[in-house]
Amino acid sequence: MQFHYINKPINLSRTIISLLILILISSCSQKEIVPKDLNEEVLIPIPVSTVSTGQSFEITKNTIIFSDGDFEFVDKFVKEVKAISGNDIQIAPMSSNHSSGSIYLHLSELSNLDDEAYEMEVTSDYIAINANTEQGLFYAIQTLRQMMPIEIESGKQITNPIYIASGKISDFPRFGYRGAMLDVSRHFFDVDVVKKYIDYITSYKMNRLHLHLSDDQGWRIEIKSWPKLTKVGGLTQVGGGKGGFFTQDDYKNIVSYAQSKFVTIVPEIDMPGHTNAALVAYPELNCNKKDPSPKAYTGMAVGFSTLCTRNPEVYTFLDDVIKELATMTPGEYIHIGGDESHVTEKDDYIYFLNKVQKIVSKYGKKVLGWDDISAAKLEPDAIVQHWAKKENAQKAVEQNAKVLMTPATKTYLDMQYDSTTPLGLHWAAYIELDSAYIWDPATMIEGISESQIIGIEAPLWTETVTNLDEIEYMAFPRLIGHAEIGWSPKKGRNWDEYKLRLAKHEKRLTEMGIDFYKSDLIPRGSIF
Ligand code: TNX
Repeated sequence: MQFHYINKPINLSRTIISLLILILISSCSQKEIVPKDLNEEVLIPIPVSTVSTGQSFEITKNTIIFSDGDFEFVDKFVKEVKAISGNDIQIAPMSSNHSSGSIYLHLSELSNLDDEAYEMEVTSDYIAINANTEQGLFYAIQTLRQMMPIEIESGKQITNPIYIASGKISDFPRFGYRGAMLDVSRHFFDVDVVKKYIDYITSYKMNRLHLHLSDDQGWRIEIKSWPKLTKVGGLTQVGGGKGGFFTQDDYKNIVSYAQSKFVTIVPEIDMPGHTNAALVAYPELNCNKKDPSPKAYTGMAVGFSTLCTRNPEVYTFLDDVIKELATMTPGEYIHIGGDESHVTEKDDYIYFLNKVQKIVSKYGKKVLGWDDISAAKLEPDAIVQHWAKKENAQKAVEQNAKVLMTPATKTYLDMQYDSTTPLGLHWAAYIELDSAYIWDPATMIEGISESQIIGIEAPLWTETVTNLDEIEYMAFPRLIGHAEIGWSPKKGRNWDEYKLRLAKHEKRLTEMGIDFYKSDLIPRGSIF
């Protein structure tokens, strides 16, 4: 007893220390919730709906991703998280054993979700993503990436914890066709550049890449039954460089890479004009009396070449080309060009288009063509790509065809931003960032409304564009505005809000290593 009393003061201080330790332990185990506002996140394209709950989810080394499937893009995301945070987060099959602090990727069968739609709920305890398709999950991950620190783009290590803003996102696209086009004919770009472009467009939820594979300056796709197309016609480009071409294996490689990112490749063989490279390789397909034996062309003019539309051999040739191309192309469209055939007589042009459309249908594909093709009788499921004359697009819808919107004055990425832009052309317009963004596909052409439009595409013609840096400079940031026009609802989209979002997003573009155009219209300074 005595002993007890003697020690009493010591016991008291021990009790106090123990209490302090207890308080400390309990405050540590009760996770501190860092406030974050989902509405402050810089998301492009802007989701259909976001509701912030003001808290956040922390991605830690204990985070597990429970997934309804084994998805390549999830593995890639996990690698990216590891690169920046050092956290080796685990992926596990979906199970009923929920563990606190996890991410759930559900392939659901929710009747309210479109194929490309997703829903995401972020709480301080979990992130739950629902989509009916793998593609929907892929888009959710693209959104989640934009909610991550920008270093996710470069893989640079960070020391701060990763907090994801809490709330609910519900998202789906406005249009099914959200595309970009790359002209690999005027200048050739190899498989790696094309893949990089696919990476870029898919970060913004685009799902089509149209490849302009042939033109006067170069034929870029190997056709085994007509080998000189690439062996002769592939070896030139604008300015006289060595050109190049995709072997069929290269092309298949691009197609499957694109598929892994839910992109459909839309291959274009431009005809009957824009065919000088093919005519150099096979002069028997030519019957232009003014230019009986065409030479390789390295200039930038258009509208001077034509296939000999009344020569039956031309259709044997095209049957072979389209057959080989259709076999390598899982996507539904073959693009037949059809633009600027200025040296083809009108009757011959129509005769030609009727025959070519039938060949495309015979190989199970749908016809896509520049709006000039509406001069002909269109196949029932043909799509017309509006670029120049609104009358052409109107003629197409009169024939019940649907329209792909690519007005040159708004979407052409080869147009200069202003008169000082070192690259590009300006025959359609100078297109600053505001002009590229302030338009709407459904109100652009009288008589053509939303239901007649399959979507939008941003073409990059490359007469003046020679490498990836230059591609980036002309495409960014206009391209991501087009991605938003294709995905996000028309209501609520406005330039004054978008330019502030873009101002913040520029940091991410820099981190992505993109050499983009820094427009004076975008506010920059400490708050951005
Ligand atoms: C028009 S748009 C073209 C292309 C050129 C482009 C340059 C279209 C269908 N034809 O052949 O490359 O202008 O801006």
